[in-house]
Amino acid sequence: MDEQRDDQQVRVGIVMGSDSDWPVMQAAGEVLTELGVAWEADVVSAHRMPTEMVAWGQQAHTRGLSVVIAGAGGAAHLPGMLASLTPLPVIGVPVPLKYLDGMDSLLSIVQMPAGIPVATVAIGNARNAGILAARILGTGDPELQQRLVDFQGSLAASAHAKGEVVRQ
Ligand code: RP5
Repeated sequence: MDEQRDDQQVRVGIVMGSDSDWPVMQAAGEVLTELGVAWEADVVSAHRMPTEMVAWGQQAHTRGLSVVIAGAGGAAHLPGMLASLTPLPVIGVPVPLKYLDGMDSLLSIVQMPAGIPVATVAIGNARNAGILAARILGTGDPELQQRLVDFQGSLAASAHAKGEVVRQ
């Protein structure tokens, strides 16, 4: 599993239920790197290592993390359990598995009881989770926020370029 741990304070913790989630979850790390945000990634299974999950969730904010991105598939309890353990914002990524097209993952993550929010992105869309984490951090970091403005500008330019192709 790729990780970025450099001189910068790691602000985003990416966690997932299994190594098998990494092909989906790595997109979160990639976009955070594009945006200049330091991150770490770990496997913390809610079902196979519950004690470690509790420790990870309780310590995340004391270790200096500011945002958690949690991905899991199937009976995807990791994002919600971490949200119950940490005061940090938790972004949930429903990982699609072989059966049910990720609907099981989505519903497991999104249907949280009142008081314990998980900001859930679309099935398999870890890139959006990374961008949302950067936006949260950007509210207190003007330089990062400017990079996000530039990033959004590049999206518009790319959409216009596609429009030109369609009009030809
Ligand atoms: C979930 O079970 C994990 O998040 C993963 O999406 C799924 C399957 O895990 P493996 O059997 O591939 O380890 O807890």
